Amino acid sequence: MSEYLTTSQGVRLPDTDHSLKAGRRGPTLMEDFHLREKITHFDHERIPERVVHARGAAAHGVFVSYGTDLTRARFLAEEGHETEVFVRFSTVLGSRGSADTVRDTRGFAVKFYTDEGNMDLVGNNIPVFFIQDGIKFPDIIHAGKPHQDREIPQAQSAHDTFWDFVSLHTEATHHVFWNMSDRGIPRSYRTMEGFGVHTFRLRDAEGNTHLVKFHWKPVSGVHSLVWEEAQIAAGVDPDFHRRDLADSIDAGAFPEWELGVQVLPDDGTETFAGIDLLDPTKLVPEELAPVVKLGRLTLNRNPTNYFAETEQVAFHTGNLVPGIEVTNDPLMQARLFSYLDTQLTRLGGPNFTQLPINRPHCPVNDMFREGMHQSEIHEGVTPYKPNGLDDDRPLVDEDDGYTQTPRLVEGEVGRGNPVSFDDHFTQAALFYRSLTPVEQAHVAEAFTFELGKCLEQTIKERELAVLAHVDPALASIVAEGLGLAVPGGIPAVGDVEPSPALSQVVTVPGPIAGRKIGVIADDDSDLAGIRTLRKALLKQGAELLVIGPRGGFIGKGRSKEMTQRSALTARSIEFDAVLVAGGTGHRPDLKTVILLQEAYRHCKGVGAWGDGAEVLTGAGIPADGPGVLHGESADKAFSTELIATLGLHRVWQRADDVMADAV
Ligand code: HDE
Repeated sequence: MSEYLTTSQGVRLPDTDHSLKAGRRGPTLMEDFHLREKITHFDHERIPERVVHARGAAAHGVFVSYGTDLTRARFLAEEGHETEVFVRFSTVLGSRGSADTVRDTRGFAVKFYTDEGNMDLVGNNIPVFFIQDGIKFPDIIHAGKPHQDREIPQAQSAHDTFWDFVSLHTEATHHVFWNMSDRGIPRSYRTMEGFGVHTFRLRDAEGNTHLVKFHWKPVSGVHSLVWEEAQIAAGVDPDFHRRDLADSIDAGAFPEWELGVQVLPDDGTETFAGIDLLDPTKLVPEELAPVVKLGRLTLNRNPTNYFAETEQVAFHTGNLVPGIEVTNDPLMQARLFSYLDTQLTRLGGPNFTQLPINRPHCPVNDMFREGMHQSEIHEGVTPYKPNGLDDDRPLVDEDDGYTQTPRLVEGEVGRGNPVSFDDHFTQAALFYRSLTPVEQAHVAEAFTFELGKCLEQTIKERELAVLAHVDPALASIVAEGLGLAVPGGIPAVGDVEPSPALSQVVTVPGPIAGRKIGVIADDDSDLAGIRTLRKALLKQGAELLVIGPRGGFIGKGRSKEMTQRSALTARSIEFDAVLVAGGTGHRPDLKTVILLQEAYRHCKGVGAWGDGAEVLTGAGIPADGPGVLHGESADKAFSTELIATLGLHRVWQRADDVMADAV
C-alpha cells in the first residue's frame, strides 16, 4: 500500500480536490484522467444487494471442537481442533439499509474454514420454515417484500400481501407463530439461538450414519426485545443489532454459542417419534432428542471492511466437507441450486470464491480457469484430466475425498408431497402451548398488531380461521382485538405434549456479559458510588454508561466523571437497566421521566440508591413495583441484586400492569 495517494495505476497525485479546468472559471477538461477514473469507479461502487437477507452484520471467530464419534469431519471429530469462522447475521425481508429490530426471521450463516475445505451452515434463528418445497420460495418472498406498486412497507410482515399468502398457504403457520413470538424481535444477535432447520446426515469414518438437526445455543441465553422497544429502536438506532455485535467484540465481551446436534436414527424411515424429518416445517422437541454439544464458537474480531467481508461473503448450502451430507428435504434440495446461482449475479461472475473472505484456508486446485474477475495466474498447460503431460495431476483422493453415502432412490416422477406433510397446525399448537403466559400474550399482541395493519377484511378473517385451527382461545383474543368474530365450525388441534425447551423465559439468572446499564447522574451525584458499581458490573462483562444532563464531565472539584450519554442522546432502548445515582437532583425533567418510564414499561430493571429514589418517584415509578431496586448506597448488596435482575433479563411480573401500554 503506497504512503502516497495514487491513481489506480500507481501514479502519484498532487491534488484530489480540484478538477482540471481551462482557467479558474473555465470548463473541465476531458484530459483529466484522475477525475474520470475517480468518478467512474465511484459510479460502480454498488453491487446488487442480496435478494433476501440483504441487511446483515458479521464477525470473525474461532470454533473449538469438543470431539465426537458421530462424523469423520475433522473440525468436529477431533477434540480441541480449532477452526477459523466467519458468521453473518441478517434479517430476511428488508433492504440493505433497513432497520435491525423489525419483526422478522434472522439469518445465522456460518462459514467454517476447515482444513478439509469450507463448510457453510446457512441457518436461521427459527428452527422451521414457511414452506416445505423450495419451489414456493419466490412466492413467500414476493408476498413478504414491499408491495410492488409503492415499494412499501419496508422490512416488515404487517401488510396485506404477507397475510394474504400465509393465510392461504397454511404450511407457513408454524413459522409464522415463531415470527409473532418474541423470537421475531431478538435482543441482540448474541442472544439468539441458531438452527440448521433441515435434517442433515453425519457419517463416521466406518461409514455409520446418523440423521441430525443442528442447533446453536447462545452462552448469553435466549432473549428478546419487547415490541414497543423494537419499534422505537428501529427509528432511534436502526443499527441496534449491528452496533451491539461490534461493540461487544470491541469491549472483549465475545459473543459465544455452543454447536449441538439432535441425534436421530438413520433407519430408512426418515421419521422420528412420528415426525417427518424431511418436512422443514416440523421440529423435533428437545425433550425427545436432547441436543448433544459438539463445540464452542467465539466471535472475537470485527470485520475491517464491511464491503470486502460482510457484503462479499458468499454462503452456499452445498459447501460441505466429508462426513456431513444433506438429505432429500425438498427445501434443502432447491437451496443447493440457489446459492451458487445467486452469487453469479451478485458478485459478478464465477470467480467470487477467490475473494479473500470466500477463499478456503486450505490448498485449492479446482482446475477452473478464466472468467470475469480472474485474479489467479495459473501455471502449466494441463487444466484437464486425464493428462499425460503433468503425470495426470492434480490427483483424485479416493480414500478421503467427499463422497455421498450410497442411498437408494426410486419412485414415480411427479409433483406432490408425502401425506405426512399435510399437518400444518399440530406443531404450531405445540409451540404456542409450550410458551409461558407472558410469551403467549406477546404472540396474541403481535397477531393483533399485524392483522390490524391489513386493509382487507377477508384476509383478517381467513387468518383468524387459521388461528382457530391452532388454538381457539388465541383466535378469540385476536378476534376481539380486531373487532371481528372467530369463524365457527373449525376443528382445532387436540392435546399436545408441551416442550418447555421452546420457551425462552428463564427462572435462574444467566450471564450478563455485553449488557448495558444506564446511570442517570448530575454534578451532585455520588460519583464514587458510580465507580464502585462500574467495577462490579465490569467483572461480569457488563458496561455502565453515565447519562448526564449534558456532554463532557459531571462532578465538582477534583472528582469528575465523564458522561457517555446526555439528556439529548440517551433513550431507554439502549439500556438493559436504568438507575439513578444517589445525590442526583430531585425534580426529573421530561426526558428523564420518559427514559425511566419506558425502561419500567419494557420490564427492565430500574432502581436508585440513596436519595436518587426521589427521582424515580418523581417519574411516577412505584417504589414497591416488581424489579424496582433500592439501596442505601451502590454497595455490594445493591450490585448483586442488580446483576441478578439483569440475569433474568426482564421483570415479567410487571407485564400484566404494563402490557396494555406496550402494544
Ligand atoms: Fe436462503 N437464500 N433460501 N434460506 N438464506 C439466500 O443467498 C433460498 C432458506 C439463508 O448472510 C440467498 O447469497 C432459497 C432457509 C440465510 O449471506 C439465496 C430457499 C434458510 C441467508 C437464498 C431458501 C435460509 C440466505 C440470497 C428455499 C434457513 C443469508 C443471497 C429453497 C435454514 C446468507 C445469497 C448471508 C440467503 C435462497 C430458504 C437461510 C437467494 C431458494 C430454509 C441465513 O440464494
